[in-house]
Amino acid sequence: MRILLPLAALALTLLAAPALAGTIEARGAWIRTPPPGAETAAGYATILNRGTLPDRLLGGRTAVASAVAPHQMLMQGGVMRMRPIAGGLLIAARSSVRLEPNADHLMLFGLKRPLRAGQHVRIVLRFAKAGAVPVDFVVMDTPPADPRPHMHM
Ligand SMILES: [Cu+2]
Repeated sequence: MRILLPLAALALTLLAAPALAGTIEARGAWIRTPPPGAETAAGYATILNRGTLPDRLLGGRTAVASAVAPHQMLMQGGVMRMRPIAGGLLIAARSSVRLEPNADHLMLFGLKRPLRAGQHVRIVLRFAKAGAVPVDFVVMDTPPADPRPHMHM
């Protein structure tokens, strides 16, 4: 029995590994259909952090754009402008952040091909702690009906 105990502990560790890797989850991910010829597009999603530590969304990569970065909106001289979020987008422990139009969003730069409504675009999001998280974004003309998450923790 003394030999079996460490093996049991190892088995538990192996079982726990996938759960640890899944602390970050994106729901209702979509990209607004960019106008023809556009070089940029904006992506939105609700990002859940089930972990006990805060994390940061640093950026991402995708085949359809040359760069992906989290952006924020701010008023400047009465005009809404957007700019990169320094240090990445914070997602507090056991919390969620909603990326949506006229608020924080994911900016796609240097579109390599036109995006049309109904297409699926894979973006591998990059987090400071969770690392690479692949997310399926759907190209849509209008926001999805209700992407609000129901969190069970
Ligand atoms: Cu932007």
